[in-house]
Amino acid sequence: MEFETISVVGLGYIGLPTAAAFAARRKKVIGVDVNQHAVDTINRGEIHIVEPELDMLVQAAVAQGNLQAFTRPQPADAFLIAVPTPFTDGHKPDLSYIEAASRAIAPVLKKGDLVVLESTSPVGATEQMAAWMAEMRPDLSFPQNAGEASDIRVAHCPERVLPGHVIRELVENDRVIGGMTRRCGEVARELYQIFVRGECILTTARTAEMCKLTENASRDVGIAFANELSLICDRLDINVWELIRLANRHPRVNILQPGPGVGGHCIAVDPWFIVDSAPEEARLIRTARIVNDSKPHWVVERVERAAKRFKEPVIACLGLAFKADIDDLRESPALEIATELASNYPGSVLAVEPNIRELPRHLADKVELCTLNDALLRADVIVVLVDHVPFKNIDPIRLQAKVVIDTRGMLARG
Ligand code: SAJ
Repeated sequence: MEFETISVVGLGYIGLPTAAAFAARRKKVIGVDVNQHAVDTINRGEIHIVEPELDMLVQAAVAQGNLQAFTRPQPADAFLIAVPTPFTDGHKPDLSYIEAASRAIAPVLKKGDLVVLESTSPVGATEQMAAWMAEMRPDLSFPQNAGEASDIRVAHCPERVLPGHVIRELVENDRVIGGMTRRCGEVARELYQIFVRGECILTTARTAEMCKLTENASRDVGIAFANELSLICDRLDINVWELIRLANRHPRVNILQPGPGVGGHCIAVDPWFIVDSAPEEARLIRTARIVNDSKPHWVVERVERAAKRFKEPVIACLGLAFKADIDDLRESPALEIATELASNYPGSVLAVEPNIRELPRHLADKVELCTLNDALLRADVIVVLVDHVPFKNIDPIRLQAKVVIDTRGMLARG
């Protein structure tokens, strides 16, 4: 199978690096996104998100004519769908972006094309995506009614890259490829082998869907254990960071790190897809979500207790992103904590977030975005919420007269 033109639908944190990776292998890549601003930015050779090394890759791809972005789908030999899969209020997966993307590409599909769903999805989503396309294109056959002989190949290949290390992990990580049929999987493997140096392992679409959810749920359960330990240690007056360091000296123990909660669009979301599919069985996975989701409120209570010492406390939140050295505020516990503090202490909350230039609209008139130096000069209470590199070199002398609540154990780890 020759893939001359590859289309990536959804040019966000996963789609754009993937598009750039194909373009770097001299494939003609058509990027598609409904966001006009993203499309215009990419076509200028620039990027609209923060991810190390991505800017250079996109600039080169656009300059060499290998990557072009559009707001509407164009014909291609392979389509990768990398759109968001959020959940609704009741923690139910929302597949509307996948539905919109698959219905949008359906009119440009031709016999022999491959469609790969990359978005993290509940079990059954790939079959559902194929059904949406089949509904739009009765003139073409799809795997669910034509099996190995289908006109269109459909597969699921979940992305597994770690934000902040996307460019390296995209190439090096193994990929799990779930074809709706064996042949669909084989064709999808040929596509990924264009730039993936890790192993591409074939399975069914349903197993691939569950595999991705399992990876993130496993991490969520591990972090919940660490977060629960941090609460227990606080009650028992034990330094949780030292405790974990010591326990991890055991050859078969590897405890993760507590924090202000779990954020990002992946780990805080994906386990709910498992809970939704098997609510009676997924007891531990649900509890882990509840433990991690309750941690930001616990942090707010700690800050409130500390602030009582001051008549008019000034509180500085160090970091708003969901983890270190990125600009992503999605599902960020740090942002949640800052928001709650801002409504409890109007006019007295500062935020230091070196990776963004302006605050999200809901915080703009409630919180003051300032420099680290400013925060260290003005605040009575310092709440470390993200372990961004610039925070690591804070001179302990500057913290002496302040109350420090360090949710990342960054200043206390020693
Ligand atoms: N966190 C802790 N303690 C830890 C590790 C993480 O509190 O010991 C917190 C982080 O601060 C952050 C959240 O968990 O708020 C998630 O961060 P992360 O670095 O663990 O993961 P993500 O969300 O950036 O990326 C994850 C990765 N999945 C796994 O490691 C199993 C990545 O490989 C996936 O591709 C990504 O989700 C995704 O897109 O699903």
